Amino acid sequence: MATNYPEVEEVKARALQSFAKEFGVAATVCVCAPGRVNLIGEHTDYNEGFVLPMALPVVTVIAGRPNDNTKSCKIVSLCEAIGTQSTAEFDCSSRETMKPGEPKWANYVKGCIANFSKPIPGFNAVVVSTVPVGAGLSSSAALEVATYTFLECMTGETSTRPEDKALACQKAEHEYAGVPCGIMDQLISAMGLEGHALLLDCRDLSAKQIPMQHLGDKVFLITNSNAPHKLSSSAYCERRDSCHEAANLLGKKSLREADLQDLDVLRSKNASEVTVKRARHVISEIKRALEAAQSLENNELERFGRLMNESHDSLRDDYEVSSKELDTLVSIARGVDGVLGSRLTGAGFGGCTVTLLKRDAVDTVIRLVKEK
Ligand code: NG1
Repeated sequence: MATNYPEVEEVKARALQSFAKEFGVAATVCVCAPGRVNLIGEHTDYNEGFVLPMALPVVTVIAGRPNDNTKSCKIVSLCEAIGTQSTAEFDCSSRETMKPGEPKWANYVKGCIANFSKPIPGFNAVVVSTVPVGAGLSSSAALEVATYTFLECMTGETSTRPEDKALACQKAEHEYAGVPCGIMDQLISAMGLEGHALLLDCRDLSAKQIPMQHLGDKVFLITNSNAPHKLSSSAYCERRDSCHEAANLLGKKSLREADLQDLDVLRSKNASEVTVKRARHVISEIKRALEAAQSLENNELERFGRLMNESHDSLRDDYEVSSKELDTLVSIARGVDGVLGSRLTGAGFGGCTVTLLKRDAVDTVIRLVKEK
């Protein structure tokens, strides 16, 4: 299906062209899935909380067709974001023949094939992506959802609910990339709509599209620190474990069910101050995400900006996932007239910031970031 974004259509055209050049025939399937920016609700997805991401017109496109061989796949990745070309060839007939290995990007593809609802024929494909890798904009989920959609189109199996598709892709990431991520990235990549943010309840996977046409003279600016975030690093897992420990101590299924008074209960149960801080971030961030969604719906953008600022401060001080680069970008942005709020986005430890600001303040922020 065509999008309203010429830059996306251009990536599709390039993928189709590259496929024809590489394989000497025309592709019969061409699909795309978006990267995303999370506006607020950080490190809440694996605590069954709320998140408020928005899909972006940076995308992963897969063009391809079944081949004559029932078992083998040949996939060429032209990842412009990191400027490399690489090819993966493997037998796709069973999990045994699709063990994770090199190249690493192909593990996401293998994981999706392994978790697809039915066996698939061998195929050839080209992958082109404009989602920056390691920037916290969900390049991995875009590849997973694009792969799953490609398999659906190739097999005619298009009845999967977006929630189930997202769960299959998340499982692929857990099993094949070893990243114990939450469900946000795959859900927004599967459900994102142009011109909308998506309020997701990560407990029951229900979703509400929030139109953003009323932003008027305000825009979201994404700034890449270019310091790659290292997700499989132990820091993400440690945070996740602390949250589960806090929920266990409280006798609750997840921190979604906790409130700020529970922090005293945690102290009375001898939880470490670090665990209390982690829980404070998650409990307050879940509330902020809900409040932010409401303020976006009501066009209360000053309030939305304040919540973004509070979110960053909590991620920096209580969750301790910010970095010097991210704090610097946020403080430069916040110092500019016309900026309503600025925060790190994604897991942290590098990656991007997102800023809500008046359109006419964008140039000043970009100039100051370059200068400083
Ligand atoms: P990023 O860093 O944007 O890929 C990660 C997790 C999300 C979520 C956020 C923090 C992966 C692939 N995704 O996102 O599920 O937990 O951190 O809100 O690990």
